[in-house]
Amino acid sequence: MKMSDFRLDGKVALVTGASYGIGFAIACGLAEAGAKIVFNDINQDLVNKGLAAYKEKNIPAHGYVCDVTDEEGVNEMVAKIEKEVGVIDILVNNAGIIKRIPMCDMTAQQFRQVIDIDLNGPFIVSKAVIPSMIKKGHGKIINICSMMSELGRETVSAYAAAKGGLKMLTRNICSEYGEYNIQCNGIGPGYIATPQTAPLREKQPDGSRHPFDAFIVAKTPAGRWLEAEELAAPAVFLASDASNAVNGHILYVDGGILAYIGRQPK
Ligand code: NAP
Ligand code: GCO
Repeated sequence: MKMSDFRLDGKVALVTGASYGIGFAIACGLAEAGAKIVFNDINQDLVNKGLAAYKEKNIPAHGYVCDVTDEEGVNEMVAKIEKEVGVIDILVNNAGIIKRIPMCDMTAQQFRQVIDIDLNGPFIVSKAVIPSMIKKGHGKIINICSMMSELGRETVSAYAAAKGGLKMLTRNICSEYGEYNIQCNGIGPGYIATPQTAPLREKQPDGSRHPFDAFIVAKTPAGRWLEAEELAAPAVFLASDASNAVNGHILYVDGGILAYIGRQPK
């Protein structure tokens, strides 16, 4: 083993939806390991916000406006990246949304929108980058899965269906393209303190913890919410040659949630 196997020097990494939050933290980790960072987001304001945040960290990132559900737009963006930055060596499918609505109150349109962004999006972006990865002789795809790739809970039926599907898309990309030296793995974050989960951590009017906040702290052996930055090193591992023999795996970075039956009643 060489520590240099963990380096990403000269590699081009596309992280979707990476203006802030988990995508941003992962992109910063990949940059620290030597990768050139490319990201997209859904509108120009978010891309500008991302560009400013990368600049503040001295990371020369390239930002594009692109909706991951728009197949034509994604293909155009990938062609532009190949011309302006280089062939994509590492793809992180991070862009995603959640809708917390009880299933029987959810419209089919709302359900479809979550599936479209969280599952069809990674399919569309992956198929746009795989042909050049095959030509180049290697590629790394990392899909950002979830606790909901394994567990259900009230109000997140569409999200759980999408993230469960994303776990299986991960295994299928591994099965179908492993022979071309492409590794496709997932990261399953636990509960991470980002704007996406802010409503679950809001203080109650009397100043006490949100009941869901207290629930997650009790359900996590680590006893806390995790930080987005804690996903960066696992992402560097899965993006690097150090993980060349790891394929179709979901690496849960969850502070132990999936291992734990839950706190016993006192
Ligand atoms: P987030 O708000 O989900 O960040 C995702 C980014 O993707 C946002 O910038 C978002 O833009 C963008 N986006 C949404 N739809 C898009 C589209 N169609 N095309 C391109 N970009 C789009 O926050 P996050 O918490 O950092 O989550 C990142 C990923 O991790 C998601 O896939 C999420 O499901 C997953 N995840 C999060 C947690 C957690 O605890 N936070 C845990 C496990 C997994 P907008 O701001 O306009 O929505
Ligand atoms: C929720 C949360 C989760 C997390 C994450 C867990 O409402 O339960 O938003 O789904 O964001 O995906 O891994």
